[in-house]
Amino acid sequence: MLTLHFAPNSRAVRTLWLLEELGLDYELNKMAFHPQDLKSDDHRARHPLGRIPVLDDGDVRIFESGAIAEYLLERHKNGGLKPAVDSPEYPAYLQWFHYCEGMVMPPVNTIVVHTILLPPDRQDATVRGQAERLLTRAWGPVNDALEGREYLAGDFSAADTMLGHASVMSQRLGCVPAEMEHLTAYIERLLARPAFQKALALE
Ligand SMILES: N[C@@H](CCC(=O)N[C@@H](CS)C(=O)NCC(=O)O)C(=O)O
Repeated sequence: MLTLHFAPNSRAVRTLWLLEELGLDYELNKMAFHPQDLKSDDHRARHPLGRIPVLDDGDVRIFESGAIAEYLLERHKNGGLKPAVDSPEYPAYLQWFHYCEGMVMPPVNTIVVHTILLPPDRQDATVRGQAERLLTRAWGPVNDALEGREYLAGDFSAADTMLGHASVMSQRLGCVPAEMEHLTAYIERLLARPAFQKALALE
């Protein structure tokens, strides 16, 4: 049995979304996005830094949302959500899958730290402003790539659960300008997917 260790408003939503898209059975260990749960001894035993998502699959325990996605596709792929290695879409799949944690999430983290996590007297508006500009710039190439395309790499794929979820988070943070029309339409398309709606309903 698969068990997803989860908290709302976090990267764990992208894992939940992928599980739903794949139609896999799973149990959810829903925690609060709060140190009381995430930094508890129980959860630190699952992830040394007390982070989410973490997936258990029988004797296997794995963390890092991208690694979990690859693991689910390879071991439980249920017919796809990834272009074939020799398909023309495969390089774009890899690129956008990794662009998520590599380019987009670092400024998202900084913004969240300087708006929500730190007490107001320790928040730095300059640092936050720099991160907001960096994040908005990071979406430019994605907006361009989505011109004339429904999804990032051909059919809907796990790259969309990774970067698509990050695009929704970024829009909530005000870093997806309406002028990025291809990206804005893409976000609306993703939000209409029943599997994503189910994952977001747990937020
Ligand atoms: N690169 C990791 C990042 C994991 C991560 O930082 N998760 C955040 C939630 S979005 C977390 O657990 N934060 C709790 C904390 O920082 O205490 C991944 O993709 O899984």
